[in-house]
Amino acid sequence: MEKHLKRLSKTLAYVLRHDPQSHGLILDAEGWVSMEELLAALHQQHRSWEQVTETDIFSLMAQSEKQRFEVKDGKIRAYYGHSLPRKIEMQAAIPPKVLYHGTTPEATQLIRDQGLRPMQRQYVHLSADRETALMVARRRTSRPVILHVNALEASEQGIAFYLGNDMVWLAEPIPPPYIQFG
Ligand code: HQG
Repeated sequence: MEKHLKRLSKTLAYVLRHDPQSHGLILDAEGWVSMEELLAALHQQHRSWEQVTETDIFSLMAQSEKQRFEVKDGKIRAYYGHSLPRKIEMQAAIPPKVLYHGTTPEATQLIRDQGLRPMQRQYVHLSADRETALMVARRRTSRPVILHVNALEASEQGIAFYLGNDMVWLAEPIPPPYIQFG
């Protein structure tokens, strides 16, 4: 991806996941903000984004290896990753039998005792396949650990799961009995 689009993607992730207020924006309950307001805020607050257009946003979405943003009816939101204090309402869904979580050997020790926790984010993030989980883990370690989560069973026992994008699922904290450490 072109360098300036990569930078734009990082700015959008920051604004839409972590700090809309920094740009005078308020997300609705499902994390949406109007594209027009977002562009106006970028134009106003960043010299380098004075000229940024909706087309740039579509280009970065098309060129990205990950689906991070959703655009619908003139609005945009982040599919996942939120850390805002007010929890974004995601769409609840029944997960597949198994989901995956890619992590580090160090975190695995703690997850054995505590289960999967959302840490700095609003939800636990899970991957639809091993390959994606491996990519997630490699952000942090050269010794990736892939955990298997018995997602359907956890969901049947009352733990809520939500749709992120096609490859990323979100969930409430997952206790150790639903996790296979391999
Ligand atoms: C770990 C990226 C200690 C957890 C990725 C992870 C993903 C625990 C870290 C998305 C723990 C949190 C999310 C416990 C979990 N004790 N550590 N009890 N429970 N952890 O970044 O899943 O590029 O919040 O294993 O690709 O790594 O930003 O979550 O290592 O899709 O679009 O605590 O972010 O996408 O880290 O990644 P994160 P994640 P983007």
